[in-house]
Amino acid sequence: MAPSLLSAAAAALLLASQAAAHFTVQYPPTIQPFSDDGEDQAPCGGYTPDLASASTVTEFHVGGDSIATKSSHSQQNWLYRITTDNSASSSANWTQIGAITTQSGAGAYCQSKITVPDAWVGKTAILSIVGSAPDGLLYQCSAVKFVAGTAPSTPSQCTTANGVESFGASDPALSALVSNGGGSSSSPTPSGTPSSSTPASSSGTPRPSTTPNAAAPAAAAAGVVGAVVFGVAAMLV
Ligand SMILES: [Cu+2]
Repeated sequence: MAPSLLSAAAAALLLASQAAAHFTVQYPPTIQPFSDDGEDQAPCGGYTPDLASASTVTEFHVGGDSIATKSSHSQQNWLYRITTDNSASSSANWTQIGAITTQSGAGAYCQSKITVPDAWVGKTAILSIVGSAPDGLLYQCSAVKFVAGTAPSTPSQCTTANGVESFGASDPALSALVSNGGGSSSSPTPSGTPSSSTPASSSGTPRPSTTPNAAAPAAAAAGVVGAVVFGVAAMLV
């Protein structure tokens, strides 16, 4: 009896520890300490940010830099967005950076080649990292200053756990949080597995008669034969 009670208690503890910390940000450091209870509150997970008083402002290279997270969910989607709005107010104009991606597998995940338009160089901004998880949208914020060039090295916090994979995703709940969302073609491909965004990008352009349909060439050939037969018959008349 005692052992089963013990294991039940252990299981409950395990569940509790898994429920805690939907996701945390490993890099760049967040503006305020992590609050599990507040993480579902936009825009930063339970607080109003203030760039002016942020104690840590991390340089972020527009030519490619890292965003590292650690998730307890077995699957979720990621959106990274930036604004110069000092308090990330509800009217803030958010710009998406990188592509919306699915992380499959729990644990550490890092994209090391996130790029930002050159026009942002010199600006201090809020980087908001939004996770679309089975338990809803979750938010964290970091303060960054955009600098030119590519990050000279990858921060030690930028790791991806064994078994974690990523691929391009479409997530309307996340796209609705940015003004330039919805499959911008300038988004870089995530550094993980080749993404499924290739078919999506080709869907915009209507493909004329070159559809890879096995029946089409045969039908065309039959048409040519028919026309030739008809032509010969016409000449004979
Ligand atoms: Cu969660």
